[in-house]
Amino acid sequence: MFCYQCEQADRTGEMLGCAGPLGNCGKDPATADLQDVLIHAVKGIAQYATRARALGAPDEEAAPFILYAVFTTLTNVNFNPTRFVALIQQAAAVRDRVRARYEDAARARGQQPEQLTGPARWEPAADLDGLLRQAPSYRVDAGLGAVGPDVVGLRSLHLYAIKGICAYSYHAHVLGQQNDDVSAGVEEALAYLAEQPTETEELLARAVGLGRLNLTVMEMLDAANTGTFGPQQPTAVRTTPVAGKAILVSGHDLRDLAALLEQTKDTGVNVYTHGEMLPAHAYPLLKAYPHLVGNYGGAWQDQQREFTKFPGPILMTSNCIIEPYPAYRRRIFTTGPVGWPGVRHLADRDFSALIKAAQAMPGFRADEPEERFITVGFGRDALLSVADKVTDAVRQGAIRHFFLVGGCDGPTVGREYYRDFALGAPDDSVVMTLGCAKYRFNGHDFGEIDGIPRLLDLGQCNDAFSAVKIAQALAGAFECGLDELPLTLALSWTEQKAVAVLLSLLALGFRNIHLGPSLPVYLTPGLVAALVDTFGLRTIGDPAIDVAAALERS
Ligand code: FS2
Ligand code: SF4
Repeated sequence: MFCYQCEQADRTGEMLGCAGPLGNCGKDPATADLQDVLIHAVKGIAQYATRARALGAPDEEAAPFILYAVFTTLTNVNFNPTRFVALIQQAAAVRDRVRARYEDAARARGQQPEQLTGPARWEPAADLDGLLRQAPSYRVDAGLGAVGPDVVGLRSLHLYAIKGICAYSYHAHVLGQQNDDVSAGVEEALAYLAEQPTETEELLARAVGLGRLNLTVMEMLDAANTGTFGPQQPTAVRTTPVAGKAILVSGHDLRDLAALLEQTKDTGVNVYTHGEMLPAHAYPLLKAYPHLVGNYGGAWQDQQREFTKFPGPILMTSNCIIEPYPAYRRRIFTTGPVGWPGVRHLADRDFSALIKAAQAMPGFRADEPEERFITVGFGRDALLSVADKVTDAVRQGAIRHFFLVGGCDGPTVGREYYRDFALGAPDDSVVMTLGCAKYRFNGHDFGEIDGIPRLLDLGQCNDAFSAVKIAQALAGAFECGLDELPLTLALSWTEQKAVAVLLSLLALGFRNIHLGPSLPVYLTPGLVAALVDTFGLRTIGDPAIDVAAALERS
C-alpha cells in the first residue's frame, strides 16, 4: 500500500504518505491496492474511449462508469475491497466493449485500429489475491526511480484533479446533466496518464487545463442542482432536534436526499441533514418537505461521536465516511459510490430498509427546549439578486473587503486557523463560505452590514461555481480583474475535489490564495516553488497576520 492523495497523508515516515498497516483515513492495504488497480483499469477504458469518440463512436455507458468508478477511489468514500474486486472486473469488461467499438469504427472507415499498450492491454487477475499481486506495478509512485519525484508529483496532481472532476461530474450525472466535452476531457486526461508522461512543463500546463475542465463541470453541477431543485434561497435551518423518529443523511448527493424525502413522506419519520448536506435546506423543492426538519451535528470528522448519539439510522451518500463505531454499525447505511465492509449498502435509491430501521428506533423523545438556527442559501442567485446593494455598500465604504473562507474540514491539526481567520475578519468585511470547513465558525453571529449578512454560506464544496460567479460579477461591477478585487481566499483542503477547485481558481486568475492546513505531500519543494512563482499561492500562516496582509493588499 502507498497512498498520499489527501491532506491526512502520513508525514512521519521517510516517504511521505500512508504505507500501512492502515491509512490515516482507515483505508486498509487491500483496498488501497485495489483502488490503484481500478484506476489502472479505468485508464485502459479511456485509451479506447478517446479513440472511439474521435471516430464518432463514443460508448455512452463508458463515461458514467468512469465517473462512478473513479469516485469510489476518493478519500473517505469506499473502503470495501469486495466492491473493488467487482469494479475492476467490470472495468475490464467495459474496456473490452469500448475497444471492440473503436476497432469496428476504425475498420468501418478503412483504418487499421491502433495496437495500444499499457492499461489498454492489461488483463486483471481472476481473484482478490491475484489482483493484489498485480497491484504494486500500478502504485501512484510507480516509476519514481526512473522519472523522479517532480514527474511523479505532477502525474499525481493530474490524477487527483481528475478524481475531483469525476466526483463532481457524477453528482451532475445523477441529476441528468451530461456534457460530451466533459466526458471527452476526462477520458483524454486519463489516456494521457496511461502514456506515463514525463514533461513537467506540459504536465503543469495540463493540470491548469484540468482546472478549466472542472469549471465546466462545476457549472454543469450548478445547473443540475438549481435546475432540479430551484435556486438556493436564504433559509434558517434548525440545528436542534425535534421530537420524533429520525433519519440522518450525510454526504453531498441531493438526488439521494430527494428520493429519501419522497419515500419518507407521511411515514412520521423526520429527516436531518449532516455535514455537507446542510445546504440542501436552501433548495425550494427540498425544503418544501416539512419533515426535512433540521441539521444535526457538524463536519465529517466528528461523525463517530455524533452518529453514536443520533437516535436513528444514518445514510452516507458520498464522502466522508469514517469507520463506524460498533454503537451505530448496524444502523448506518451506504449508497452510491460509498462503501464500508459489513455495512448495509442500499442500491437503486430503495431506502425501505433505512426507513424500517428508523421506525424501529425511538428517535428524539422531546424537542430541544431552546431552538437554534443557522442561515444557509446564499448561492449565486440569492447573492446576485442583491448585487446592486452589495456594490453600493462597497462604493460607500461600508464593505471594505470580502473573504472566501472555506473548503474541506478534517481531523488534521492547524484547521482552527480558518475559524480564527473568519472571526478575525473586521466588521466592515463580508465572509463567504462553502464546504464543510464552515462548521468551524458558522455557529457564530457575524451580524450584518446595511442588511447584508456578514456571513454568507454559498453551499457545499460542490457549489464553488457560485463563488466564481459572484467574484466575476463583482469584477464586472468594479471593472477590474479577479486578482484586483478586494477579495481574499483562504482555502482548506482535504481531498481531491478541493484539488480540482484549486486548479479552477488558478486557471481563472485568482492569486494569493492562502492554502492549508498543509500542502499536498506529492508536491516536491520545486513544484511548490513553481506554484508560488506562477500563481502567488501561499500557505496559511498566522490568521491575524494573514487577514491584516489581505486588507493591506486591497
Ligand atoms: Fe468535506 Fe469531505 Fe465537501 Fe470534501 S465532507 S472534506 O469530501 O467534499 O468538503
Ligand atoms: Fe492516507 Fe489520505 Fe490515502 Fe487515506 S486517502 S490512505 S489518509 S493519503
